[in-house]
Amino acid sequence: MQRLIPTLRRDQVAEGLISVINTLQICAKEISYRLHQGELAGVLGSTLDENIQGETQKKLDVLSNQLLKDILLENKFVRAVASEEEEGIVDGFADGKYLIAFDPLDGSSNIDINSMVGTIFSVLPAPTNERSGADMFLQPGHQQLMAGYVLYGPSTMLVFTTGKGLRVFTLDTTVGEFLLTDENLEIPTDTCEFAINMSNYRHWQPEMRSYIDDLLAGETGPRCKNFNMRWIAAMVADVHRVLCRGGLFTYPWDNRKPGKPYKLRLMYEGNPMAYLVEQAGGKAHSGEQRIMDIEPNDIHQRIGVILGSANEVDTCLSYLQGSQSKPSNV
Ligand code: AFP
Repeated sequence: MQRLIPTLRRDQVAEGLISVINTLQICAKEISYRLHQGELAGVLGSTLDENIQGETQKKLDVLSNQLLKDILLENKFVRAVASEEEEGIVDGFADGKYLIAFDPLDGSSNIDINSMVGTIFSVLPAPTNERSGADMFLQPGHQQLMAGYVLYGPSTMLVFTTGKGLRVFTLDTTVGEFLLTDENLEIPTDTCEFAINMSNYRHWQPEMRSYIDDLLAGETGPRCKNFNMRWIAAMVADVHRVLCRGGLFTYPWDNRKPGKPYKLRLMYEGNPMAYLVEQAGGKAHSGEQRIMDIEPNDIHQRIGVILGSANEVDTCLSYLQGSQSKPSNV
């Protein structure tokens, strides 16, 4: 099986991006090791601190963030990093070519129940103009040069794109190398599976409730087929399932927190996952527009997310956009 760096060279990926992904995979191995040690590593549980999002930080959130920040900022190609766990950006090399936005440990509320978590990353070009600080990161997702995630599950997998389809690597712990295990992951255009946190049902827009109602009505309803539901509560794991076997993943608008209708973050969840899903032949929409067309206004901006099998995303949007000519049998 092919190793990571030779594959990237074969794909004629820029040396700087190869250096960045090589740095990321070093972090991935360390985080994977700590996670698979679990309680034995003494890093489970929560700290007494909260992050910028007001969320209680898990010990591994802090450790993963520190690890990624430290090692990425030693890479001469890195101009700056932005992290879910950091209020502001952290500068790297003034002449660095890339900006890295990352969620160091997505789904961290799963850590203490030994469930799947992941690291999500997005690579943007460092601006050549005078822009500095967080403004450098405020680029639409279609500017991304590379995006991917590390999924820490029964095996540790590195999934990423540089715009030439999706490559999947699996960590061979016997040799400590990521080996190519899928040359080109593609999403089926139709699906019978959806992922949503159903406990928020009463807080959704009526159009989203109507879309979900029709999924639940199954073969006796307007969709004329039965649907299955999965919710791992770690975007990285739910999206990995969608990439592997199709599906629709959504975290839509809801009215639980007045003025704060969205949960998922654009820069280090929505954009990287949207890039991957589109490269795999799927669609990624906020409910209002294509995610990768959104002009960001803040590095921690939150958005709605509807992504996955292209035809199912279109059907969901047809409900939301009121043109819900109820599908006969899509
Ligand atoms: P945590 O990192 O705080 O566990 O949140 C994970 C996440 O941002 C995303 O990965 C999940 O899809 C989503 O939140 C789960 O949210 P709910 O817990 O509200 O279902």
